[in-house]
Formats: sequence, C-alpha cells, structure tokens
Amino acid sequence: MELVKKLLAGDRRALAHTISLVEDDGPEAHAALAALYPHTGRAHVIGITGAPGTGKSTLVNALARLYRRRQLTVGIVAVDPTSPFSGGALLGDRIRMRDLAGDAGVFIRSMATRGSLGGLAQATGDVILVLDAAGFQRVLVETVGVGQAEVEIASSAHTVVVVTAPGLGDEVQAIKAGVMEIADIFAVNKADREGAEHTVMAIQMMQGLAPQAMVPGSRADDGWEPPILKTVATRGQGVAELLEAIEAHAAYLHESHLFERRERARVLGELEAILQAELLARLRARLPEERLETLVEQVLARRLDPYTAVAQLLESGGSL
Ligand SMILES: Nc1nc2c(ncn2[C@@H]2O[C@H](COP(=O)(O)OP(=O)(O)OP(=O)(O)O)[C@@H](O)[C@H]2O)c(=O)[nH]1
Ligand SMILES: [Mg+2]
Repeated sequence: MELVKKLLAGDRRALAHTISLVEDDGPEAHAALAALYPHTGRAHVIGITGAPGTGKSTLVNALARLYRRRQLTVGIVAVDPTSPFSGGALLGDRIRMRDLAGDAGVFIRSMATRGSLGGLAQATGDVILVLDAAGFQRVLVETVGVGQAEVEIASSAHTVVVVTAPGLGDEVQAIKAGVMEIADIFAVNKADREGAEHTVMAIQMMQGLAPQAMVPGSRADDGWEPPILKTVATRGQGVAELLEAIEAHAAYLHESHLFERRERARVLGELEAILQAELLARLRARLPEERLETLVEQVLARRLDPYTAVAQLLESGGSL
C-alpha cells in the first residue's frame, strides 16, 4: 500500500491521511491497518483521564515537552466526547499546544464522537495503532473521565494517569466509580490551590477502602501501588516526577510480565468483540428482515422463549 509505505517513511501528510481513513472505518481502513499492524507494538500508551477542567490538556502538554527533551517522540490523541464545536476546550488546547506544533517529533490529533461511543473507542484504538506504527514512542491519550466508553478508552492504555484537582467538591464524586479502579498513577493537579493535601488524603482513604482489591483481574491485584503525585501543570511543577512515575510503571509492567498478560487478555477480548460483531452481521445478512421481527412478536406473545428463538435463528441462518 503506497500510503502506508509513505507513512512508515515518516511522511506526515500520509500519517494524517491514514488517521482520517481509520477514523472513518471501512474496507480501505482495514487494509491500511493490516499493512501497519506488523509495525505496531512498540509505543507505550499513556491514558490521561479525569473530570472536566482538572488540567489534563495542560499536563499532557507539559509531559510532551519533557519527553521531547529526552529525545522521545510523542503522539497525542485528545478524545472529546462532547463536540468538536463546543469551542472553548479544544481551542484552548490548540493554543496551549502551539509550542509543540512544528516539531516533527510530535503529532497531535483531536477526536470527536462520531455516531456511537463504542465506535469512538474503536476508532481511538485504531488511531493509536497508526501513531505506534509511525514510530511515536509515547502516545498520550486524553479522555474526560465521565462515561463508560471514555473509561474504556483510558483503560486500554498501558499506564493510566487519573487527574483530579482540589476544590471540585466531593472528591468521591470527582473521581467517579470506575475511574478509581483503572488508575496506575494519581495526579492531584492545581496543587497551587487550597485543599490539595485534602484531595491527596481523600484518595489515600479511597485506596484503603477499595473493594476492588478483592476482584481478581482488576488492576488492584497486580502488585503495583498507585502513587499519588501533586502537580501544578501550568508551571510545570511535579511534571518531571509524574513522567518518572509513568516510566517506572512501564518498567514494572515489563519486569513483572504483567505487560504480556494484559496484552494477551486485551487481544483475546478484541478478537471476541470483532468475532461477535462479524457473526451477527453475517447472520443478519442471511435472514430476511421480517424474520427477526416475527420472532420478537412470538417471544412477546409468550409463544416462544428467547432461547428457542435464537436456536431457530441460528438454524435458519445456515452455516456462518
Ligand atoms: N491554578 C492552576 N490552574 C491550572 C493548572 N493546570 C491547569 N490549570 C488551568 O485549568 C484550566 C483547565 O485546564 P485544561 O488543561 O484545559 O483542563 P482539561 O482537564 O484538559 O479540561 P477538559 O479537556 O475541558 O476536560 C485552564 O484554565 C488551565 O490553565 C494548575 O496546576 N493550577
Ligand atoms: Mg482538555
């Protein structure tokens, strides 16, 4: 594939084009991903998530600059689940990231919801693959930790930084359920504000109570104690320590072989999800549309139970 060849040779326009292609999905996108796939698996993917306005973008910007100073290349994906036109946030991001623009070692992409959030999660995963293949050594993914889909996107990163800030009111609210569990590192940003110490203590307390410690397979059983770091992203304070914590976590993942274990589980989940969608699509393509409708009616009327209905569907679908 010509496009992929150019991308692998470092052509930024080919990179931007390929990203748009995979965002839109479709057969061409699948072909590009197939050609790129052997070149992936090298980037360390870092999820930066937290409540709106906690300073995620400012932190991402500061981290990217520090990584650049260490001669590491950085891809940035900002996932905005609301709207690309809501203005403020993304515009602010662009201004803040201006000093990174023009650096060939940095590539920034904003993504907005198109259609379903599930679709967004998949598209984000594919964009990360493209940046990985293009050779970016660290990929920073900013998501707003509000919904299940965003949490899912963040949790597919190798290292997850949960960002919070003082003054958000109830910290337990600020760190939504589901976000706490996926944290590898906590950043208490805006530590220049009053109440930072209180926020740190609230997180410590929640770590102490964490019921998820009992759940096998959750991040709490991996032997890593998520550190809590205070940062002032606007002044770059604590950002070097945050970067060190990220790198320490990356090293830990590899040394403990957790990395392989998680990758294996992730790939299995991914294959199952694709298989499920593909089988369903094939079955649907074979059945007349009314067929499903008729079965729904029969189940509703209690003439048929759901299990028998599915068995009948599979029979009439023939071999898939
Ligand atoms: N005082 C203080 N303000 C900060 C700090 N970090 C970020 N801010 C400010 O907080 C505001 C929000 O920062 P962003 O980086 O856009 O926050 P965000 O989490 O990316 O916001 P969304 O993407 O909209 O959820 C901006 O005005 C920043 O300048 C900090 O450490 N201290
Ligand atoms: Mg932001």
